[in-house]
Amino acid sequence: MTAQVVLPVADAVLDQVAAAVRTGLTARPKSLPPWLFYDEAGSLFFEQITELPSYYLTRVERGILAAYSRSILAQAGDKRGLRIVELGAGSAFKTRVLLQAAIRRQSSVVYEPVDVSITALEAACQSIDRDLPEVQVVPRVMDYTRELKFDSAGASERRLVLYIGSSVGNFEPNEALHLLRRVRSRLRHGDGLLLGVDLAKDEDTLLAAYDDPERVTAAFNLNVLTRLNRELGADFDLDAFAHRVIWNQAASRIEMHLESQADQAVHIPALDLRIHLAQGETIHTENSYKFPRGGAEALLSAAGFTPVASWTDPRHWFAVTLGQVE
Ligand code: AVI
Repeated sequence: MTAQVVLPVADAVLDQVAAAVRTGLTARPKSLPPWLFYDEAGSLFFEQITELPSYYLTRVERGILAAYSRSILAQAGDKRGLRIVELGAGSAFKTRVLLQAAIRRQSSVVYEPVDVSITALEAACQSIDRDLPEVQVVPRVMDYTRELKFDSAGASERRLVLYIGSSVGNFEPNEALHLLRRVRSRLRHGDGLLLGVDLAKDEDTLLAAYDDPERVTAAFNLNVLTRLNRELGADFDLDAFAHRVIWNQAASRIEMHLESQADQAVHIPALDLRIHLAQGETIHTENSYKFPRGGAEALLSAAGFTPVASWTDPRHWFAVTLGQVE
């Protein structure tokens, strides 16, 4: 059973896009924030990425959740009911194993998926309604990086917030800490946060995950320019940019860039802005931080949670770690 999805004000989103693009493209080096990827087409590209053979993250995390869902839920809650909140839920595909385990444990469960993409939330609601009718879905169209409100929980309920999929890795370390502290401030004693992080590993595996031979990640990266052309009237020529991926060992992060293939000027009428790009100059579009083992525990502790357990795969490629509010 699903509550109604509330549409955000489109003008407010457009203002945020305009402000972010002006800041990023007038800075040196040029950059764009990764949240711009997720328009309707970008969200679909991302769904395709999660199924690519080289993009191991989703598959490995799903394997961890499938293998350990019972033990995760046992650690997260006592015999009282758990409400499951998911930040950046997307299609909620990975979450199903946890929801199924929760139904086995407590016969029904409330699931609050939070996402900025209405399309992704609608798809998630429909498929969960169809396949898991015991789950009461309470969707929230919300940008959790700007606002964070949860439905009120009963006194006897515990909330388990899922922040999985390595999404925390797309924030700068100080922003990630700030975000988790904010989540912590909304929770009560006994509530938990389940954090999924990608772990540092050999460079070839990391590069392949973000530079697939199918070129889906390239299309995902370039789609941000299509979005600026459509929403701000810009005249980016997509053929004049190339998808570039770098492993920045010192910072322990994968970087995605769009590299200008020529000296060129781009006009963005909605911002009354003309920018110049030299051949080889890049627009930095995303960082994806890779954690050392124990890094998630350190982050959770710094944010005010007590790390209680962590689960990983046999190669230690990915970790899912539970922090609790004492
Ligand atoms: C959403 N996020 C965790 C993805 C990642 O791996 O950093 C976004 C992505 N970028 C390129 N491929 C996937």
